[in-house]
Amino acid sequence: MVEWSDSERKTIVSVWGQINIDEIGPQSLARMLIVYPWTQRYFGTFGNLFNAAAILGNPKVAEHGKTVLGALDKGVKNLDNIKGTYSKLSLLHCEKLNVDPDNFRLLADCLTIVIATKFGSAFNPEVQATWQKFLSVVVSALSSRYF
Ligand code: HNI
Repeated sequence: MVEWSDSERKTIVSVWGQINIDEIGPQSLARMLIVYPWTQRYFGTFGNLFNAAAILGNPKVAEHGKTVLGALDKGVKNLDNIKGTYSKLSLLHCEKLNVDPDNFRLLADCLTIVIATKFGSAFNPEVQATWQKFLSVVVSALSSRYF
């Protein structure tokens, strides 16, 4: 069971409150697909992922980026039961989508980089530490039904 201090809870809610899902979601997913091109293999139905420009301009990538980031809202609102919150989603990625769970961390890292770029100096080391703790717990929850 993960423990959250009051200050960590505040930081997570504050960072999340400043994130525009429609902007940060597409940018994070696109970044993962560009930086780690092997992750493209799961998105065969998304059409043109030929190069960075194609990925950044692909409407299916943008739409799915919003879906993925939108799913983090549940985690922020259920900090004391993140594992349970993502249990079904974990099973879906494992059994149906066959996504290698190592990829969860890659997407989480891309999201952190996108946020850091956007927030600038406000995303100081302390904020980053708390934010990454939150994402690590989500990543671990998403991996929890892989056996
Ligand atoms: Ni993921 C579908 C959430 C990481 C590949 N994914 C979803 C859906 C949600 C979601 C929500 C929609 C489910 C549904 O239709 O019921 N995915 C998340 C979250 C993370 C994540 C919260 C990590 C933070 N997914 C990843 C990663 C990959 C991935 C890292 C592959 C590299 N996801 C998929 C694919 C689908 C998907 C593929 C189905 C897409 C489609 O529409 O065909």
